[in-house]
Amino acid sequence: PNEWGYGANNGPDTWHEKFPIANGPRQSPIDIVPSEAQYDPELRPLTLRYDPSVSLDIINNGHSVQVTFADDEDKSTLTRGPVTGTYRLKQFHFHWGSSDDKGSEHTVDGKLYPAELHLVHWNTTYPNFGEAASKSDGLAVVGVFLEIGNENPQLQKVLDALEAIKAKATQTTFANFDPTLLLPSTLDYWTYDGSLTTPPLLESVTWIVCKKSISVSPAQMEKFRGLLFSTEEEPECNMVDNYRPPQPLKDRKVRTSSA
Ligand code: BO1
Ligand code: ZN
Repeated sequence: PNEWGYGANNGPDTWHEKFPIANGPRQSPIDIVPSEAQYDPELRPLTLRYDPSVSLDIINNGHSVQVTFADDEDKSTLTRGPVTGTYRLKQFHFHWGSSDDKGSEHTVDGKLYPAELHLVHWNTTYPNFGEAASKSDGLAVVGVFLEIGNENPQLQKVLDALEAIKAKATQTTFANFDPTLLLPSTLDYWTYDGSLTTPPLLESVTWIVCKKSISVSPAQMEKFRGLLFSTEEEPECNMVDNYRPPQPLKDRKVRTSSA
């Protein structure tokens, strides 16, 4: 039983075998073509209110590095933007490349960024993340591109934790982290109806992709690339190129909050 991954034999091109929704009508990521996006004056500004007291731990799950949050109360929430109601933060994680010319999942006019941050929220209309994940309006994920530039001091706390969780299935505590620190200075966005970008690829995500990127230095990118897909028992295999490429847009429109 060969688990899904990003290798030649278990990568994105094979996911449809066990997860046929991989070829469904609203898959993610996509290539965003700004000139085709429809300005929608009904789209409200996004409100992200994050409380550092609910950050719990940082985990190498064998696919990415993920920071998880206590989500039993409305302490860290996404409201407004393209959605109605309240969505609670569950986790954030990253996707990145083996070199700086690739790594993001979404692309903009075909341009790939070296990494992409995903802040994953669930609709509190439903009882928990697991229930929400199968509903068409169950999840809202904020995507933020990382672009090579100056060292980003806000990323350093995450990067410094990585040496403790090099191998798959390792974790360490990550208390009092405020994900607000990772957001770009403005929250103008593109939005469309999509899916999880990894199995089970459920078509339950309102995607909110920030137009403005955050910076990352070349040395900081190397820290992500030092993580491993492999467990402590297995031959070392660096965690790189953990991204799904863009999927067909099909019968969808991308909308934008700013002209
Ligand atoms: S993503 O943001 O579209 N890349 C994405 C992809 C997969 C998940 C979340 C976000 N998966 C789910 C798992 C659940 C897990 C949950 C929260 O993440 O299917 O089992 O509980 O970490
Ligand atoms: Zn993701």
